[in-house]
Amino acid sequence: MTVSGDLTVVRGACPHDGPDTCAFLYHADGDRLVDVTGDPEHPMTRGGLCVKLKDFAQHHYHPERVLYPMRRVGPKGAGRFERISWDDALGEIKRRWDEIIARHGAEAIMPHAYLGHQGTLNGLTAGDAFFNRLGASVAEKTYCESGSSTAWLMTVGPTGGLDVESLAYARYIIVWGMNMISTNLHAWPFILEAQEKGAKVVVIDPVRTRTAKQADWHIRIRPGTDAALALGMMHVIIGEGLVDQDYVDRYTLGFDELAARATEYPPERVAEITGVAAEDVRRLAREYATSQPSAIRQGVALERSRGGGQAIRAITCLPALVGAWRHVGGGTVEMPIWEFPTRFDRICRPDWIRPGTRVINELDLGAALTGELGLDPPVMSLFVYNSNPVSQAPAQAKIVRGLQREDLFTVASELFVTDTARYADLILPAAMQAEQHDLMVTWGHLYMMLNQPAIPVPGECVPNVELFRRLAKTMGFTDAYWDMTDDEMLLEFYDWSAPQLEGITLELLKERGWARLNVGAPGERAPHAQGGFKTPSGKCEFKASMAEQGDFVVPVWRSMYEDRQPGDPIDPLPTYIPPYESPTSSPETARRFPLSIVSPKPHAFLNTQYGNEEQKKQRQGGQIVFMHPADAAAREILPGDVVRVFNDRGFFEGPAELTDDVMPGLVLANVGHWPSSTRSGTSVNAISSDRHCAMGRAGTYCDNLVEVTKAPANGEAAYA
Ligand SMILES: Nc1nc2c(c(=O)[nH]1)N[C@H]1C(S)=C(S)[C@@H](COP(=O)(O)OP(=O)(O)OC[C@H]3O[C@@H](n4cnc5c(=O)[nH]c(N)nc54)[C@H](O)[C@@H]3O)O[C@H]1N2
Ligand SMILES: Nc1nc2c(c(=O)[nH]1)N[C@H]1C(S)=C(S)[C@@H](COP(=O)(O)OP(=O)(O)OC[C@H]3O[C@@H](n4cnc5c(=O)[nH]c(N)nc54)[C@H](O)[C@@H]3O)O[C@H]1N2
Ligand SMILES: [Mo]
Repeated sequence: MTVSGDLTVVRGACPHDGPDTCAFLYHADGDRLVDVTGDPEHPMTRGGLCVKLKDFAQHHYHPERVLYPMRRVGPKGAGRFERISWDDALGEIKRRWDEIIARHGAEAIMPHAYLGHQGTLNGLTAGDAFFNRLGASVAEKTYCESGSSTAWLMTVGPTGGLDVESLAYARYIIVWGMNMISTNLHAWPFILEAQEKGAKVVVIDPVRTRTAKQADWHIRIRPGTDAALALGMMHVIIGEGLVDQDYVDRYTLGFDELAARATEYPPERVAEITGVAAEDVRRLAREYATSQPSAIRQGVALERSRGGGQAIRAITCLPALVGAWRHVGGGTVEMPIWEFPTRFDRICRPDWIRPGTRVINELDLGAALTGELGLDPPVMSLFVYNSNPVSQAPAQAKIVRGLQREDLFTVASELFVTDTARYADLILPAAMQAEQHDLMVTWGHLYMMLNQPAIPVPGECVPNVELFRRLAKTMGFTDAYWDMTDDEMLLEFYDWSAPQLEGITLELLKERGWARLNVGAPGERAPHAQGGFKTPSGKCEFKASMAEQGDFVVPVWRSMYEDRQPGDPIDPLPTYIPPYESPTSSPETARRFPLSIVSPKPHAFLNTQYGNEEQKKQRQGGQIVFMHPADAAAREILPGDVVRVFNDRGFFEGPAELTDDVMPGLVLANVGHWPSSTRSGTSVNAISSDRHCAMGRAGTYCDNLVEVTKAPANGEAAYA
């Protein structure tokens, strides 16, 4: 903490689920937060914050913030609540849970959480120890990065891979399935730096995004077909002798099998599958192989269709094939969290999970609540924190139906009365970032980031970590875990003697806010120049030995719970698995619903966060339906017409915007809009299927077919 003028300056870090995890400077006037700025000294933050964080200080004072515990007074979903005390709220939770446990067993209680907050204490795993101790069902949280993490671990092991900062040293950069300027803005300057030095920047995306517009080459691809493109590149690279055979011989496993697989993907076949011209497949392969160092930044969007995991396997094999890992700036990056010595076992306490406890995947929420999964015992209580499933999970109508169940006891810990919290019986008030203490988990760079409180919490808000301490005491748990202070937890939750943390202490972080892991400087780091992959063989496994166990979810996403049924079989070699829904793979469905839809991230919201704030809504626009002029003309849709996007699962509505930024046959509608703020009372996940990807049980948000028509004149509310 320093004092500059009349203001106190406290170091913090961005709480959000995104790869940038910026270093903050909180500027406080006494107890009042007046500004939040980016730390100019942090090598990625560079003094700038993104659109979403522009008025982060005011966000803390939003008039609609939940400040006190509240009990529902109207029907479920009506959004009417009255203030109650913490004692009353905790007392009611204990009474209801005791009843449910006596009658159905503790597995009838289901936690539901994702990454509303990204801290070690308050984030993804904040409630895991509590619910494990309680004996609740284990939540499998595969909202995001699960398919890609399974694929990454099978191929190269838990390595951070290419440092995003090292992109500045690359000569050829592929941004694959990522809209970086919206979603990973602070990585973009490193690409610009490379581009200024002559690097070629390629974006592979079905949509001409903000990012694609800045690229040297935009390759349009049909959603869910990236594996075919990567295999086609291999076909050319191997066929034309562009392989780094020495690297392959020393540091990879299964080259002969991979080469045989690649023969199945000649560029002409790839063109048919992907829509990318055969000549472009060849050109991309040649340029990628011969312009070293070549780098690939993988986006999360790659995983969002049936074959997403295998696409990421294929893409992750490419750098080893051409020896890109030899160089600083070469290789590929999924996310670097694997470099951090976090002791998730100590955080989640899987040792408290009773053997045989069931696992419920969070993307099956609607199916779990409505009885479709046939669960015994049924889910009788849902505890939601750090997540907004009504908007963000697939099969929206089913979730809403489930949440309307009168016999379901729902508790939500929230900052705002979201479209999920509206259905809760109790809402508990959560703290915001300037009010709490945490060491952030980061998935886009290699810095430890500490957030320190700059102001007191308003009303009766509590950080998640304190919420679970209170719940533990309420339920009568006396373990030492619940008496640890925040600092004691942070000391326990990291291996501070790990080589990556040499010289880094909690004291140092309190003073400086952040510190780079000891993993080599961006201008020197080439983590796999000499192999050293973290797979069972120590090699880059083209043929994955871990595929023998079948599909699996990386334990971090399931409370570190390893006890599981054998997974579905997985092809040990990268392969193209067609989407569940596309004009070619499901022609029957496509007769009624001929258009593919993607639902990527909003520029001005962070998932649904800020989606209730006027300024951000204006910046983002409404639930716009972007479509190609030819598709619109065929349906007599004019620019600005309110249209309905639908399939058998549901519908949503919004104004049409006609643009050839989207390819013919494709619709784009951003995720993140609050259903309650749209004309139909629904948002894009109304049409999403709750099928899982073939790897890591990830969501298939970009693997859906729809039809679009002009909306009926009198809008009807879908879930009235
Ligand atoms: N502004 C903003 N930033 C965010 C977020 C946010 O909500 N708002 N959310 C954060 C989170 S949680 C995440 S996971 C990341 C995700 O960030 P990204 O990885 O960038 O993911 P998306 O924005 O969903 O999609 C990126 C692009 O992938 C394209 N795409 C869709 N399907 C396919 C496909 O099959 N193949 C290919 N090649 N491209 C495809 C879409 O058209 C889109 O342009 O962003 C983080 N950053
Ligand atoms: N169609 C479609 N659906 C998608 C995606 C897509 O691309 N398309 N992307 C998927 C991806 S990548 C992701 S990551 C998920 C994101 O799904 P979610 O994590 O559910 O998304 P958020 O909207 O960020 O919801 C987080 C909620 O937590 C609350 N919150 C924030 N901080 C705190 C806190 O400290 N304590 C408590 N108790 N609550 C807090 C916020 O107010 C917010 O309501 O969505 C997935 N859904
Ligand atoms: Mo995400």
